[in-house]
Amino acid sequence: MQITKDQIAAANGNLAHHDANFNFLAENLSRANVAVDPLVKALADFQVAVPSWALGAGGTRFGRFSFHGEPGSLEQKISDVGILHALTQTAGAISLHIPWDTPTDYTAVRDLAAENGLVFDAINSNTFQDQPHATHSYKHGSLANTDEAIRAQAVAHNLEVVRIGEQLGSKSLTVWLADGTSFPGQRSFQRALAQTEKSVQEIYTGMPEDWSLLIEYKPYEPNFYSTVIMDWGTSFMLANACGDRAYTLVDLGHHLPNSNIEQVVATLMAKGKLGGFHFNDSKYGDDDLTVGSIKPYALFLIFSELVYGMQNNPHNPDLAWMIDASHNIKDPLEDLIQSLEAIQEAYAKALLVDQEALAAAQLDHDVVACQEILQGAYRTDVRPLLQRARLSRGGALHPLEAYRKLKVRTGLIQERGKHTVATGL
Ligand code: AFD
Ligand code: MN
Ligand code: MN
Repeated sequence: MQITKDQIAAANGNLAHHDANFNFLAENLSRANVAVDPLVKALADFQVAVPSWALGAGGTRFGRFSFHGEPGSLEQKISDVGILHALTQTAGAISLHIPWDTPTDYTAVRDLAAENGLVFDAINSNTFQDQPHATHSYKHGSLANTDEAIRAQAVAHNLEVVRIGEQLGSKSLTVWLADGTSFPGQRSFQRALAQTEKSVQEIYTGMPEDWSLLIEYKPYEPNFYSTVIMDWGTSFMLANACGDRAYTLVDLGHHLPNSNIEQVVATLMAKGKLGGFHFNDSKYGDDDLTVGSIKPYALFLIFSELVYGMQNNPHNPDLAWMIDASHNIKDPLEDLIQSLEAIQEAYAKALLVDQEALAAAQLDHDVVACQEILQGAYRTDVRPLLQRARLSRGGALHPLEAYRKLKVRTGLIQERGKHTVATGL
């Protein structure tokens, strides 16, 4: 199913109300010497990768409630991201997970992605599940396994994922390592870390010169007492042990409650080692909920550090922006439309922070002024900027409204039937 620009224009209807809102905001911002055109361009250029595993309903260890019309193949996942991109104009990439998404026809997959205006972002390996016909099990770990043969199998899988990504145009590999323990004394922390370091170094050495390695961290789950790559510091240490093209990947759901993620972001960018982001929201754990649905101010504070870093840390690479969420209750595509809007909104508000005035207020220890500067930006209704950025690329004025007006989910069910396929996480 494809949505045409004419269908979107028809769904947009009359733009007079939008124009009035946009001009009112532009007038207000011009009084603060803020030009809107660069903001609209920055938003129009800001592209987020959609994870292939988020296009179907997710699940928990207690069950999965499917959603009709879900994609049952890589091709259908690509076309779903194409729908998101047509509506939002900010979902210009897809991130695959191997072996769930191993292509059969690479040419057809590349052509379909191009047809939908999509590129292949970071590609994800999977050594947290056993695969059919695999020689060894990962039950007791993969890259950190005590058995060298099992570590070698896990390294070989990661390099196989790189080879698949090379055929699709990806340029980075994301490693999320589930290895860890569920009981005290189960394993040696030091030996597990040393083995992990050696394994990621082998992966790094086996990657092409123009690839990056993104090392993700997580404090717990699926293991409940310890995870080998438990926090940003461990990831940072492993990235440094690999080399210049290895970085830390920050997943917003991978922090213990009340962690200061914006400080983690600032620290990694200062050291040029923040490689990418997995956006989601959470209340307690790695809940993988809709971005911005619970802590939108926290998301804004993170983006405020990201924007500062993008403007002041030239040694930090361009960031791989990606959503990493799982949808158990909402229509996955509606959830992703909300997530994309929340990311753009936080980015737009962060661009409004007067960094010079903030720096001056900090030097004066004027804490009240610091808060006013941050919250002044946060309280600005930037939606007209997002709308204009989408319209400038032929996107929807209101993507969620258009998605419903065009009855996309109904069309997908008619096309794919009510069957649903358990895919991914
Ligand atoms: C799970 C992990 C991690 C990883 C993702 C895809 O917690 O976030 O990036 O699966 O492998 O969400
Ligand atoms: Mn993640
Ligand atoms: Mn996660």
